[in-house]
Amino acid sequence: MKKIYQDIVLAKTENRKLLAILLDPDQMDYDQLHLLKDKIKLSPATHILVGGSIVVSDKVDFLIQFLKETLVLPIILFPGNPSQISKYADGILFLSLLSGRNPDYLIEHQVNAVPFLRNTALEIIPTGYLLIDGGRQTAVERVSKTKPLDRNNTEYICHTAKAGEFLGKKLIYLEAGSGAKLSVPWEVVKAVSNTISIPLIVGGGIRTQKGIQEAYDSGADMVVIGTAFEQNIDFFNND
Ligand code: 1GP
Repeated sequence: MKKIYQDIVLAKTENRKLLAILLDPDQMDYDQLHLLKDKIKLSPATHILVGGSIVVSDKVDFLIQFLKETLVLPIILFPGNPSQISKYADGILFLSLLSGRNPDYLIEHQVNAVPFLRNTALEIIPTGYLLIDGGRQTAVERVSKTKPLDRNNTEYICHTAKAGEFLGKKLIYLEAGSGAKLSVPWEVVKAVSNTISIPLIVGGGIRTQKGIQEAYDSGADMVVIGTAFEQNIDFFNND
């Protein structure tokens, strides 16, 4: 029970860094799933996240079932809204967009997700989600209709992350947005990591191995890679 979260906490304690590959069901080439699975197996990924700000594909269940059959990694939902919930995953980042002031993404979607979640065995991981300005408007900003936090206002970002911890969130996710021009500044990652005591996820705009390492060195416990792997399936083999 609560195995995914316990493992994340244990990894933090042991300073064992985690890597999640984000798969967006709308961006997948479903004819190439076996190749994708092979590449994931060859990668250093420790977790798979499935989701996106807008997912219109009806293949979420199919994709997750395929991944479950062929991979041993935990599959965690990263949903933009309740329609993306699949009972076949292992867990769900139960996100609350703490950087924004849109009640739909603070509580409304979460309430609407309950009827689905009650009929699943998904491990629910309360996650404070902070969108940080990544140099261009991203899908999260468009869909959630919220402004990202000023990337230079480290103090306010730290206060927001700490408020998430005080509210009982189990993880903080610092997000520059998928395909961001700029990742979350390393000083911000460092400052947040020093402010909170719960595990820290960092993603958005990280496209190089060096970037992944810098995020770890700054205090990220888990790094999320979406676009870089989506655009180059050999990203982890030859960067
Ligand atoms: C998006 O943080 C993830 O939610 C990953 O971002 O697609 O830019 O890697 P990228």
